[in-house]
Amino acid sequence: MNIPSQITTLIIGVAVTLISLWYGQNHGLLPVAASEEAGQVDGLFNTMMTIATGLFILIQGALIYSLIKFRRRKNDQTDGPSIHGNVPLEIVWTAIPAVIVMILSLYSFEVYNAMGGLDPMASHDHHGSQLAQNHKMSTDGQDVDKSLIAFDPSQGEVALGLGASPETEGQEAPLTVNVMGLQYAWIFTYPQTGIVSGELHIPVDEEVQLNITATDVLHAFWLPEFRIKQDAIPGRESQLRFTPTLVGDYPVICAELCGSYHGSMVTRLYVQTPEDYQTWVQEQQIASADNLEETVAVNPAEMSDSEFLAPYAQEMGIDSQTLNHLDASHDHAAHQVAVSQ
Ligand SMILES: [Cu+2]
Repeated sequence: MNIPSQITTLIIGVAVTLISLWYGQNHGLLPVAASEEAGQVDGLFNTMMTIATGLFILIQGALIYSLIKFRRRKNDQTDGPSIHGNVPLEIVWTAIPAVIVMILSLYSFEVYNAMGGLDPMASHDHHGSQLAQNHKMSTDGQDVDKSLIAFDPSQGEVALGLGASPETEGQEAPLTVNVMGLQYAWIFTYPQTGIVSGELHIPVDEEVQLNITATDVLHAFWLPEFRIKQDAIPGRESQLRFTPTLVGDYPVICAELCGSYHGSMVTRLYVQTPEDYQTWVQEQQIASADNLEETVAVNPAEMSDSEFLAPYAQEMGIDSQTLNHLDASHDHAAHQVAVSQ
């Protein structure tokens, strides 16, 4: 018997479908979903996982079955049957993947649209953006750097990131935070309150708009629990709009290899209850009023390797002599990249 009977085929088909559907929902590969948008991304990911699981079982199953069923028996020196293609089979194994890919592209397009990916910066207040503000400051002198003007659709610039979802199209998000990536830290500026922080604090269940840029080289702003990631590009602004749904603290990760200490470019995102968030805002405002100097973050790009590492040397088991042997090559490299932008 070369072909399994119809009953066997049916049972295998049902079993593979059930296993795939179960595993597609229970793969445990994703961290907690902490934003409204995360559910849609997970739906797409789980669908792809379901299809991939089914294909994996079918292909590996056929492979293992054939290994055993069609193995060479003792003293069998004959050739296998000579097979020259099979047109119906080729049509089937081309058509099925084509349909799967089509469905997945339509589905992912829908998710992207629902997350605001098709029209980022639509409600962008051009003059309120951080690059526009920097630009205004720098135009007091004569050295006007055209590249520092923020997103300008009239110049044919492409908007980057995730904008308002179709439901909130044309509305400003209640909270805006400017995100600056630099070697090797994230700096968050709150234009509405004047807060500058190395951590991102946002209230739960309220849409937030991040305007993201970088000072030196390419970075990528990644929030795994929120299923969003966006490049931070020197001289250009990109946007991420999302609504956090779970109180907690989450990692903010740089997902673009940006230099020697790329791995340490990690901070926290705190999603807080509205009351806790207000308390934090007040604390920050008092702190910055007390001593403006101390709230300004140190720019690691301006430090030598040994200066940057000194506070961590103890933990890493490195003595100060070893530290001093580090040359300043990473500073040169960073500088060159920044200049060539
Ligand atoms: Cu980085």
